[in-house]
Amino acid sequence: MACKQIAALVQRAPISNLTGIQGAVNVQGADQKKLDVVSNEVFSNCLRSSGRTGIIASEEEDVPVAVEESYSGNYIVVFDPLDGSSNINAAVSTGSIFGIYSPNDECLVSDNDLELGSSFLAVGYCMYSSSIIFVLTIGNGVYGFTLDPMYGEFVLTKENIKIPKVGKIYAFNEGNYQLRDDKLKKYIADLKDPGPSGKPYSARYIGSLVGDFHWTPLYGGIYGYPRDKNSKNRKLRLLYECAPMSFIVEQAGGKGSDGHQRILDIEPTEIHQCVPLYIVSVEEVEKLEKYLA
Ligand code: P6P
Repeated sequence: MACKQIAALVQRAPISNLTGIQGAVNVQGADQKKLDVVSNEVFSNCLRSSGRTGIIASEEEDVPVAVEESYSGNYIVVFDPLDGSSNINAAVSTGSIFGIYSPNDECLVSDNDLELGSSFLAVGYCMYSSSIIFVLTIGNGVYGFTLDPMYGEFVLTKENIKIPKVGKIYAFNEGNYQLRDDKLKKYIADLKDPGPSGKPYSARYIGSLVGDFHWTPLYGGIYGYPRDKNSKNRKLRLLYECAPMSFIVEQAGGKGSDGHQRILDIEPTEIHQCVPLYIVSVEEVEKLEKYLA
């Protein structure tokens, strides 16, 4: 429901004057876009009205928000309501990412309260692109749905997605190359080496996690957001970006790592903490881990 509403808002953004910034900054210090705020409201309201949600932790909220008593359930839902929103003005793919954690007594999301890998009940993302694609796992495989604009309903279009073990596509922001450590520079340089096959890896990058990620389960390859000299644990958030995407990838036979350990083995220490992310084809991620060892 929320993703359908956000899809409509994104597609009409230039018409309804919903491009551009809201004028506030979020807890990460990033300019909140108008659609960030609206999408956050849409997601939060849909979750509240479900009557099953106890706590929501959103990229757009400084701290976790308890759903008021009359509506509350006890599931914990983390989400990034509109990831990549800086691309809205250019009509480039954006997405919503969510993860539903199993209920617990206090229903709190606090230090060491979650073991990421064992608690997820359901994870999904919705990509707002040339098609509106909803990808979901409830812990037994990964399924893709496409929004049919004729009927306003999502229809199953990809059953039991399986990630290729290898792939010749990589998605890294090459602009940060000089900020990276030598081991990573060597890894990226070797991807560009045509080698005996005469064919180097192909680079793909649009600066929107869901859009940069979505092709990889289909074609195989690696998406990376490394740490760099400007920031130890640059940019992507563990709880509502890296962990949900890693859960999906593992369900489809892939791997999510911070370069040294499984993302889902990392115990969260705070809601908006960032970690490096290297994800998708097992053999590509393991090759990178060897470079970084
Ligand atoms: P950079 C969008 O703001 C985002 O959080 C992710 O969607 C995306 O992968 C990343 O930032 C892009 O960051 O530094 O490459 O522009």
